[in-house]
Amino acid sequence: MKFIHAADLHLDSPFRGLQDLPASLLTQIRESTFTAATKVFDRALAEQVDFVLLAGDLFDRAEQSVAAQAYLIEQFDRLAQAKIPVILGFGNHDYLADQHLSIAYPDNVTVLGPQVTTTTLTLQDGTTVAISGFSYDQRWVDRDPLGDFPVHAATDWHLGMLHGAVATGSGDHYAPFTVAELLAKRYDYWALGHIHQRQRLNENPPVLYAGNTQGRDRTETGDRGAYLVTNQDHRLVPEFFSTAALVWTNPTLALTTPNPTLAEIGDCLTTWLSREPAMTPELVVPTLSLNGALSAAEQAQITSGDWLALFQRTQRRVMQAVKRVVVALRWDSPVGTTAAPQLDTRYWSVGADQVFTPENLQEQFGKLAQEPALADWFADPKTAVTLREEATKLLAALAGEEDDHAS
Ligand SMILES: [Mn+2]
Repeated sequence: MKFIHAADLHLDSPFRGLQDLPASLLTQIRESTFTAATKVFDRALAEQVDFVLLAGDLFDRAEQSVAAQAYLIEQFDRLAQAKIPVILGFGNHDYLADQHLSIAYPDNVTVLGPQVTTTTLTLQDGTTVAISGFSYDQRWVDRDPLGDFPVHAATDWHLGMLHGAVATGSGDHYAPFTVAELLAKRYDYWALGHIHQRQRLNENPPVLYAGNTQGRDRTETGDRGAYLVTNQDHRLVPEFFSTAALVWTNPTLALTTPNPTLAEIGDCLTTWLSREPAMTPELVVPTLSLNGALSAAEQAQITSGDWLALFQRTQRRVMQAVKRVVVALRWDSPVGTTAAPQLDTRYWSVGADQVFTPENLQEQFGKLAQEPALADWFADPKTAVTLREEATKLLAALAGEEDDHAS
């Protein structure tokens, strides 16, 4: 037996806040979740696996994009032609909503319902496999679902699929469970989803988060992928394979020269970038540690983004050659202060009048405002007032923080 365990494809993630990059690179970034997912399905076909498990968050949003739906149906068709079944459960990002029900996935696809169900497959060599799991039918599943999972069936193998997080004892919204509960089911493998950093919660039987297939922001660094799992002497052995189309990297670069100039910072960045080319194209968000401060004029160039734009333009050839691009700069301490908070307060009350209305809040918070636990609170006219007060406090706190840094 051989299968693939993937999770958290997050198709059509928007990658906000990167609009200053060259158009071709932006396209590559925006397509990266699709490129990564394609590597999962390519591998399934190349290996002629017996089936594919997708453990939730296939789509980035509950209101899936048409592009993401069309893409997935096309990929499932490829697998259908190769007679490869797909078992999928939806997670907290793409929980079962009306639109899922109207989608006609090909016949090789089994969508797990909101209750724990068990699907049994009989492989070509007669091996029988039971697969148990469920889909989220709302954003949060607060209840531990393990009581609903059956114990190991009378099949050769029994696999569990679960999109969730280990229980912490309070505020658990993602199908909270304990590893002991999983092990008590005596399954041969647990295919987990939800946590984007791949990790192993148990060795034998394997209890694994596959992690996401493509990092979505600077906090999701390093390689991403899925597991190819094979039966080796009656044990299921997972082997990680890489799928990331782009890898996020966050180096810390320290400049020891006292009071460095932007030219020196540029040299430092270029040296770091110009190492041997990256295997997978890298989106670099360096944190710069300076010994001293930049001049006021240079600080302004940093704050406006002008300097980074210029650096990207002059270093484009280097960046293309080594497959690394600096997409943003961060600092281990503030590069300087600006008059922004003072300026902002002039526009604050005008903007707040437009933003903090019950109608706008309903629109901004969308589905969240319709959550049973929150709906009454959002409908209350006092909520807009409360939120405005809280936001004003936050603004004041931020301005205070800026002042602190200036001293
Ligand atoms: Mn996810």
